[in-house]
Amino acid sequence: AEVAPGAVHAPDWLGADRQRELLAACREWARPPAGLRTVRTPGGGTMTARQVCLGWHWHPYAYARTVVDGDGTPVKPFPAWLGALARGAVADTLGPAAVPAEPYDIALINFYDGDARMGMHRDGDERSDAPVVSLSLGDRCVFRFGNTDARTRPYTDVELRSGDLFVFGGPSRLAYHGVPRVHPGTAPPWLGLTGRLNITLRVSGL
Ligand code: MD3
Ligand code: FE
Repeated sequence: AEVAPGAVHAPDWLGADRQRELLAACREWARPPAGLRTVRTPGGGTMTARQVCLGWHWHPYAYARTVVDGDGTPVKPFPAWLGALARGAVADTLGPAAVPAEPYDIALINFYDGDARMGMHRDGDERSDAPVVSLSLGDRCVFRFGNTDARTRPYTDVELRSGDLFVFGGPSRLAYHGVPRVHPGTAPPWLGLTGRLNITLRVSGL
């Protein structure tokens, strides 16, 4: 379903086996060094979703090759199979012509427990306009997709569930978006995950 120009939601795109594989990989990536961390914002706040990065380390509001705001270690590599997954996701939703020439080289993995949220923001730290690929695992959430001008209305609320794919390309690449709430206890029982996990795949252009 196209939620806005360039923003396509593909429910249940990942089958059960691929969800379990991706979760197992995320659990490995979450281990130290360069594992799961709490992100501190310049204003002195903390993000409620904790994060792991692959390929490039995101910290508000730039990319680095080491965990500059954490344990200082080199960021874990971005595996080739995640790049293949990202290109397949773009081809399936926006069509083969929308697959970027540059390689996907960043994964940002956000872990949400029961009361984690993500405020309305734009993703502007990549130097590429390649589509962002988002994969959800675990609890259902309300994903709020806004507009390119302000973090306020108009916006569209979409429920994201385990296995869902969302691709943000074209004019939607710079739209405001956020996660106003997660629904605890709604993960599929066969997955074995408490909470929600979101993996975004990106092109750094760096
Ligand atoms: C629209 N993550 O990592 S996924 C983020 O569920 C982020 O963790 C949320 O916002 C999450 O930056 C929302 C959907 C998403 C991700 C990246 C986008 C929507 C996007 C980039 C550009 C436009
Ligand atoms: Fe974002």
